[in-house]
Amino acid sequence: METIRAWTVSAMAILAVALCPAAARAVLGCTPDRVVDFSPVDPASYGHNKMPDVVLGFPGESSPTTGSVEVASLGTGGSITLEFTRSMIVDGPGPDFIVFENAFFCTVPESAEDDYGVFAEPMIVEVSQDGEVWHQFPFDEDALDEVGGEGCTPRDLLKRLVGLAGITPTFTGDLIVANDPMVWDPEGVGGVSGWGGDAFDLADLGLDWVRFVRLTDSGKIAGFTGSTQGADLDAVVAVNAEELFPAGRDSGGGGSSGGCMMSDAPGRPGLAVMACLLLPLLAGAALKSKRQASQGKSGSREKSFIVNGEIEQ
Ligand SMILES: [Ca+2]
Ligand SMILES: [Ca+2]
Repeated sequence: METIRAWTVSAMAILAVALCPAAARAVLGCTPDRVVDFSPVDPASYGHNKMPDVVLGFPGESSPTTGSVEVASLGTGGSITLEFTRSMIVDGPGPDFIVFENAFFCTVPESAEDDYGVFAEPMIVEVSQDGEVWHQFPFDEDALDEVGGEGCTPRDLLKRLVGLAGITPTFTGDLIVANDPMVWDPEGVGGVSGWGGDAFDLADLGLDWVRFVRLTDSGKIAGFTGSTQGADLDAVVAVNAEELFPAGRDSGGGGSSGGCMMSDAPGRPGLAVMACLLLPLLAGAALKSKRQASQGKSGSREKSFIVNGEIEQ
């Protein structure tokens, strides 16, 4: 049995390499590599025991009406800074990266005309090339002033909060597709595309590339108080990324590869792209099964996923 499992893992890995187009393989450089700074504010403590891995991979599992629990709570006014060390986010077509907080629908709209609310905890988003000079995505401060309480933020206010993260529901959907909050996606859940999240375009700031993303809770108490107080970061995923030269980046030149996931496949991903993303996960599950068998463990609810190109348990 062990031999069969080992063969299965190897076969899946070979299949993944054989089937994956370059754009899909580049997924390995599409999440941050490290946390540069984590400055939560008391009493937030949720997820801190899982730092930094909990914020470095892809979004955790969730549904349209339940947020991911694979998050770290920032607390009111808390912040976190993430760095891409092996790749950089580049200004490609459309949005270039997506921030996943664990916002969820209080009620899921069935049409663009339906009213709805989102349990949203806004974050201010800044980016940097060197970790010293920061550029903040603009947002409507008057709209942010209207956020507050433990209830749900209504649709009309949500649309005025564009430019902040933690606004759009995030859930385990098809794959990562940058959602436009102003456009109803008939194929998405509640009109939201892909896994949801809040997408940002470097072109809005006139930047060609960045390596750092800083997220700061807005300072408004807009959700539960206590250990999960403040915005809760799930993941940051680049849509357009470029691998760095092995020696690191010191000029305007880029490395290999282009889009992270969707830039070469606008709209819904093709089967090859889906296979690329699923095969490593299946290989990870098989590897996990093999490890559990060898360790005499079973029934663990721990999740296998790809973090920075490596299968994590
Ligand atoms: Ca762009
Ligand atoms: Ca929270």
